[in-house]
Amino acid sequence: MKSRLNEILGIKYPILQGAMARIADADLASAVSNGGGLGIIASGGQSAQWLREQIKKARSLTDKPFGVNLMLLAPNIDELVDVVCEERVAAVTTGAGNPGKYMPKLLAADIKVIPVVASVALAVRVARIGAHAVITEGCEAGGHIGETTTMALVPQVADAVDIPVLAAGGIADGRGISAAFMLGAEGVQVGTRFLVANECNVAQNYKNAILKAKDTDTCATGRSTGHPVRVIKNKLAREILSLEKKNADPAEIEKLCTGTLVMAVEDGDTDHGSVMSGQIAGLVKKEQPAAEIISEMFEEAEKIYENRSDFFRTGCAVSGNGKKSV
Ligand code: TUI
Repeated sequence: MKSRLNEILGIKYPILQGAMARIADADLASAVSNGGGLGIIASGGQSAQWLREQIKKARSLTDKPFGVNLMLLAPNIDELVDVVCEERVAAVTTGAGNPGKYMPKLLAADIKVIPVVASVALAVRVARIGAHAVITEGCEAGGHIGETTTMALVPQVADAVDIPVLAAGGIADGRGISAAFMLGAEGVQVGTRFLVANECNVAQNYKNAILKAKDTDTCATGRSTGHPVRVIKNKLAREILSLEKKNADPAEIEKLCTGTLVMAVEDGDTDHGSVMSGQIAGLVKKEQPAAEIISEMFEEAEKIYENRSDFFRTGCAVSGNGKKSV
C-alpha cells in the first residue's frame, strides 16, 4: 500500500508511530523507522538537551528518516522548536494545539510538518499555511484527545483539504488501516500497539496493563479541566472521574494529575499513575518487534484489499486477523 506519504517522507509503509509523551524515545523511533514506518521521538515533558541527545542517538541507530513530536502545551516549546530546526530533523508532528506560530520557522528549516488536528477547522488552517500532511486524530486515541471520533472526523477532513490525511485513534491492525483508507486517509498513525513493542522503553507493568485491557477499560478524564486525556480506568482515573462528577475545582484535579505519567511510565505504578492508552488496547495481545508490528499490519490490510469484492458479494469480508473466512 502506497500513498503520497511514501514519497513525501521517504518511507516504505504509510505509517507513523504515535508520539507517546515520556515514552517514545530514540530506541522506539529508530526501530519503527528501520521497520519502514516513520518513527517519532516525543519531546513532550522533556528538556531541549534530552531531545538533542535522542535525535543524535536515533541517527546512530538508523539511516532512515524519523521525526519529532512537539507537544504545543509544553512550557519549553520555543526551545524544543529551536532544537528540531538546528538538527534539521526530517519531519515534525505537532499536538495539543495550533502550530501556526512555529510553521514559518519549521518550513524554513526544510522540515516536513504534519500537525495532529481534532477538527476540520484546524486542518484547513494548517493546510493553508503550508502543512505537508495532517493527522486526523479521533477521540478513541490515547492521551490528550478532542471530541470527535475517527470514523466521523477522517472523511470530513479528507473532503476539506488537498494534502494527505493520516487517520489516528482506534487503529491497531490491518482492518484499521483498510478502514482508514476507505474513509479517505492515505496513511495512519498508531500509538497503543507500539506501546508493547520490544523496543518500547516503558515499564513492564504499563505494557501488561495494555495487554490485559478489554474494550471498555479506558476512559477520558479531565474534561472539566479543558484537557481531556484517555487513560486506562485505574484507581487514579476513578478518583478523577468521581471528583469531576462532584464539580471539583479544576485546579485540584490538575494537582492530582501532576507527576502521574512518570509514575506509570518509569515506576510502573499502574494503580496511581496515568496509563495513557487508546480504546483499541483490547485488540493488543502480544509483545513483538516494532518492524514485525508494521509488516503484520500491512500484510493484513493487503489481504483485505485483495479480497475486497467479498464485502459486497457475500456480505462477509475475509477478516484481517485470519479468524474468519468466507
Ligand atoms: O497531543 C496529543 N496527545 C497527547 S499530548 C500528551 S502530554 C499531556 N500530558 C498531560 C496532559 C495533557 C497532555 C499526551 N497525549 N495528541 C494530539 C492531539 N492534538 N489530540 C488532540 C489534539 C488537538 C486538540 C485541539 C489539537 C488541536 C486542538 O485545537 C487547537 C486549536 O487551537 O484549535
